Amino acid sequence: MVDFENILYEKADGVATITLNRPKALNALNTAVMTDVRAAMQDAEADESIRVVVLTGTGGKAFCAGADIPELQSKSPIEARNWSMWLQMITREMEAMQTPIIAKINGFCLGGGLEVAMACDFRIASDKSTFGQPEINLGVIPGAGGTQRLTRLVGKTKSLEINMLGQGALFDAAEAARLNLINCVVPVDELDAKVDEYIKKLKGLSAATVGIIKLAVNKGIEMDLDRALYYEAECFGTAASTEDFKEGTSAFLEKRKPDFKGK
Ligand code: DAK
Repeated sequence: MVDFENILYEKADGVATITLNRPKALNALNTAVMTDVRAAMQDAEADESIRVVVLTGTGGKAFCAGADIPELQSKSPIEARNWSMWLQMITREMEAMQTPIIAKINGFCLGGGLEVAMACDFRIASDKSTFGQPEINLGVIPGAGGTQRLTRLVGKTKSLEINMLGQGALFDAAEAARLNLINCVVPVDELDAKVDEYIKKLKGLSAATVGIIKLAVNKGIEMDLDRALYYEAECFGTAASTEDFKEGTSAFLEKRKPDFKGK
């Protein structure tokens, strides 16, 4: 097990849990935190026993209140651009991982925190969560995909409102669910159980095919439809060449539960 200074990292029963651990700063993301998050993601991806990554925040008040404002303020223009590109690279790596990532959102999910959550595959939130891109109130803009992924997820009209009005357009988890920004909202004391439900479902599937679907969606969304459909056909071919495809189809025909191996 790897030890980190700025996150808690646990692996158990096929699940790697990464917990942002700066409760005094509402888990704000600085370089040290994101360096640890990246290393933990890489460790989880390299570990074949890990079927799901859960990303969450400690302290009960925030998933993450955004980029660390003191660090943000200290950047020169070139440093800010480079920092933005580095954070974007990490979110791209998360989207390219075969392992599914669930953001377990338990409180403020703002700015860079929402940007990182949007790079996850599932977002499950408690009803005590608040969402938004308040960067504009600091005279800056989202730098880790907030103007781009949010638009892809909720559409241009709402993305412009959320990004341009900042603090004036924060919204709750029920609204986030209505906007399709999150998968579901549950009372805070049911959050763990709901995340466990998703984990259980994912663990019952082929890890190989789950990873192929993740790439088909994440890569395909950036292509025009003809290319995307061709890419889907290629992904289909890859899925059809797995042992799990043989197992899944055989299990159906033999009227039994499949025993997927992720191969
Ligand atoms: N950074 C650092 N510290 C933060 C923080 C943040 N984002 N948010 C909160 N804190 C700290 C507070 O300063 C306070 O510290 P102390 O004063 O106790 O030392 C502590 O957390 C508790 O916060 P509050 O006392 O303010 O708690 P409240 O319940 O009253 O308010 C709040 C909670 C979440 C509404 C409020 O803290 C707040 O508005 N926070 C700032 C939210 C925000 O503006 N977030 C966006 C940050 S900018 C880029 C990449 C990404 C981005 C930009 C560029 N590139 C790489 C270039 C993204 C930018 C952002 O995310």
